[in-house]
Amino acid sequence: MKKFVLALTAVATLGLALPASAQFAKPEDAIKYRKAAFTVMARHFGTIGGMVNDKIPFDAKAASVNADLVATVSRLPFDGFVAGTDTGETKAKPEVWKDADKFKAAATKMQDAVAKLATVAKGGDKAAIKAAFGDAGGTCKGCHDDFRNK
Ligand code: ASC
Repeated sequence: MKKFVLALTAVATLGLALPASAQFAKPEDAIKYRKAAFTVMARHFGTIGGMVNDKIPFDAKAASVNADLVATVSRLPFDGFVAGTDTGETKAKPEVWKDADKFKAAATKMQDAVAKLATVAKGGDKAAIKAAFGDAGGTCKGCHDDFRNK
């Protein structure tokens, strides 16, 4: 039993230390994963956009909840851009892998911007949220322009 627990611990530790590629059984699983994360982000980011652009009623608490969700989920999709996932059901450009440092920088910029949006949203000031939303949206667009096919 003790040996079994030790073995299990070793496997669990190894699992955490494995590269992201080992976290997906198949390349298409990684593609599905990152797209799912972006879909969730877009849904919650879009709700904030609806509020600050007067498409739906502004609700400070809801804006904050949605911004927190965006910030949390923003940490997920980039693990899905593993080697060998440049083909298949993806709009990712080859530059994601060719200009990996630039892609990483663009990802970090977005993550920082949505983290700031989440902080600003806690304050409940609609104009400030609108400004932070615009800044964050700009980082989404910048990355799409450089790294995503239309
Ligand atoms: C969104 C969304 C994006 C960004 C981007 C901003 O609401 O889903 O990908 O904003 O369109 O330009």
